[in-house]
Amino acid sequence: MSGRFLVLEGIDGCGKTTQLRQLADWLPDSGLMPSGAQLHLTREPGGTPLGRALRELLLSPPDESAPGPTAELLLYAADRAQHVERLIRPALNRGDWVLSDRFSGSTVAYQGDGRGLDLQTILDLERIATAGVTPDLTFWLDLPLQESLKRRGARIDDRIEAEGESFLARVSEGFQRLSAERGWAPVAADQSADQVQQVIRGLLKDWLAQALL
Ligand code: T5A
Repeated sequence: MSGRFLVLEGIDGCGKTTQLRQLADWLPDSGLMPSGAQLHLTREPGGTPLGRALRELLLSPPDESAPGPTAELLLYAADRAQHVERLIRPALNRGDWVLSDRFSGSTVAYQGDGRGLDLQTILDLERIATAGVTPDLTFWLDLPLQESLKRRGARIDDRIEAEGESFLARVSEGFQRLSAERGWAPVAADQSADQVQQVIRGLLKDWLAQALL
C-alpha cells in the first residue's frame, strides 16, 4: 500500500473535526502529497453508506433499538470492517491519502476502558475488522475533561456522550495509555484551533521527513 493513513483520536469535543477540516484544506497544496494522490476525509462511525446507517443505530437510535454493550461493540467493528474494505484499503492501494476522524483506538478507549468490555475480545475484533490496515500516524488531541464538557456546552448529547463524566474520565485515561503504547503523537488541544493546527502540521512534516529517510 503506497498511500498514507492519518487518524485523529481523542475524547468527545476535543476538536478532531475542526482540525481535520483545516488539515484537509491545507494538505493538497502543502507540497507534502505526491502529485496525483487524492485526499479522502472520512470518519468512524459513518465513513461508508452502510456505516452511516450504523452510525444512526449507534448514536441516535429510538430507545427501543438502543444496542447493549456487546451489540454496540460488534456494530463499531462492522462499521470499521466496511470502512477498511470499501474505502480505506482501496484508497491506500491507489496511493491516496486518508484522513480519518477516529479509528480502532476509539473502540479500545470507549468500549474497553469506558464500558469495561473484555480487552482481548476488542483486540481480536480489531484484528478482524482492520485486516492488517494500521494508521501511519495517529494524533491524540489531549483535552482536559472539563474543557470537553465546556466546549460541548448546551449541545444535545448523543447516546455515547450521554454516558456522563465518569465514563468520559475512563475513556480519557484509556486514550492516554493507548497513546503511549501505540506511539501516537500527543497534541495539547486546550489552545486555540489555529495553534493546535500548527502543532499538527509540524508533527506531520517531521514524521514525513523521518519516513522518507
Ligand atoms: N465511538 C466511536 C465509540 O464509542 N467507539 C468507537 O469505536 C468509535 C469509532 C462518535 C461517538 O462514537 C463513539 C465516540 C463518540 O462519542 P462523533 O460525532 O464522531 O461520535 O463524536 P465526537 O468525536 O465526540 O465529535 P465531536 O464533534 O463532538 O467532537 P470533535 O470532532 O472532537 O470536536 P469539534 O471539532 O467538533 O469541536 C467541538 C466544539 O469545540 C469547538 C468547536 O467549534 C465545536 O464547537 N472547538 C474549539 N473551541 C476552542 N478551542 C479550540 N481549539 C477548539 N476546537 C474546536
